[in-house]
Amino acid sequence: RSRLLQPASDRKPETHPLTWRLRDDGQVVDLADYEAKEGYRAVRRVLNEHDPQSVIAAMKDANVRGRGGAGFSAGLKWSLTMQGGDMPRGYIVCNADEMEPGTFKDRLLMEQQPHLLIEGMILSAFANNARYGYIFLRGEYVESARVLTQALAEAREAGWLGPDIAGSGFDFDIALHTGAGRYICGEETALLNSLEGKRANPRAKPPFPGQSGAWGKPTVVNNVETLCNAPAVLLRGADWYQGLSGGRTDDGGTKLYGASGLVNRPGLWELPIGVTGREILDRAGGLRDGRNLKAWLPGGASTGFLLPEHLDLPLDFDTVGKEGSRLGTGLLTVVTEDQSMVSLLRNLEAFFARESCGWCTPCRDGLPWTVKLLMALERGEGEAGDVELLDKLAADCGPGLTFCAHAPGAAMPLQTALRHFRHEFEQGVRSPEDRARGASVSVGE
Ligand code: L3W
Repeated sequence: RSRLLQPASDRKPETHPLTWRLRDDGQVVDLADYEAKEGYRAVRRVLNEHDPQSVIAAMKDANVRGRGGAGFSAGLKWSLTMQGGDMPRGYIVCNADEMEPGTFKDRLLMEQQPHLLIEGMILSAFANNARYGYIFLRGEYVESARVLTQALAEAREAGWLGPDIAGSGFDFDIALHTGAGRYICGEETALLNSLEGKRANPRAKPPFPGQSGAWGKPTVVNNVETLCNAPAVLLRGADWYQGLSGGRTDDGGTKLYGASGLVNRPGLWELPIGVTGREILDRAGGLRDGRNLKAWLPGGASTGFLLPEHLDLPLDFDTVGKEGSRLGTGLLTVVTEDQSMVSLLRNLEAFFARESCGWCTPCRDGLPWTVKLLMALERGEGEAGDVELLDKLAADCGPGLTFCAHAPGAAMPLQTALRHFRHEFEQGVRSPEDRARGASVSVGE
């Protein structure tokens, strides 16, 4: 199970909008529990008191930024579907294809508090004039599927989904769609193709999904955690939400941060957005067995390596972006001094190579080549020029050179590792004499 390491007694509705209802025993917050704790109150209020424009304005004012990793303004995204005036109704799609290495935050929300996501989707549907929504769920999340199926039935039975929700005249329903286990399905346009029953190749953007998404209709694609923020924004107001970050950053709200790797207590915490890496590692009980920190990824494999000197920076989207990385999912992966960057990169790039859809040449051919070079360097059998070749292959995967963000995502950890730890890669290159003797050089563990 995903582990939230804050006891219920430390979590309050005013400070922990995402997790205050969660139970310490990890059992599901069912409809009765949810309704007893302000559940669906935001929907009732919005359907009675708001119009779509005021919901969008609240999301914009709160400065809710996309929690899937890219940090695009949720309010701005919600405003795009309506730009065609009386366009045919489109769709709300929840991106629940959580497969970023080291990331397990959306699973916690879905397995333990499914109604918060359903409520967020209803609010998004109202703002975007959508009648149908889909939850595109990672196929391996079997427990999330079971919990969501039950919760959708409960919500339908109680009249929170279906025709004429809460007597408002507004109709909306949600279907659960389980994916077939490919990372690329988390890329929003590949996700839409997969949802339509097509091969999960990314589409060219523009048009963005807000203009032309599922079956060509205006479509909002939001991450699970992003949608889970909407109920509190609409219930307690944009100013309160914006204030949750406590002046650490302009971004609003809280964030599910986490840590994994060789830390004493891997897990998740709901913290004000903009806390530092040091605060997160302290909560994780520090590094195991007195190890020292060498580097860290702030939010999944497709972010860039940061160093110990970055531990006091606020972990918000813009600050991390300025350091040559990105916030990503906000779940830290820790690398200790005794771990080999070459081996780590070989592992990460093997993941990206395997998960490439194969459409664009730098990604399809460049990533397996990258893995081959890293394997040789790891064995101490690299050749002169291999490290420079890694630079070139990573540059060829840069932004704008491929259809989607998969290749740039694969390039970012490699480029930052080469920048900060180049000597480790160079150590795996053998001399012409060693090569002639068929010997490999000795590289660290
Ligand atoms: C309208 C514009 N909409 C951007 C929208 C766009 C999308 C959102 C973000 O990749 C990265 C990827 C993963 N008009 C717009 C616009 N949008 N400009 O904003 O777009 P973008 O292009 O910044 O990013 P992306 O293509 O969505 C996201 C990386 O995040 N990542 C992965 C996370 C994985 C999970 C998971 O497993 N659950 O979260 C972490 O860093 O590799 O590079 O909606 O349409 N002008």
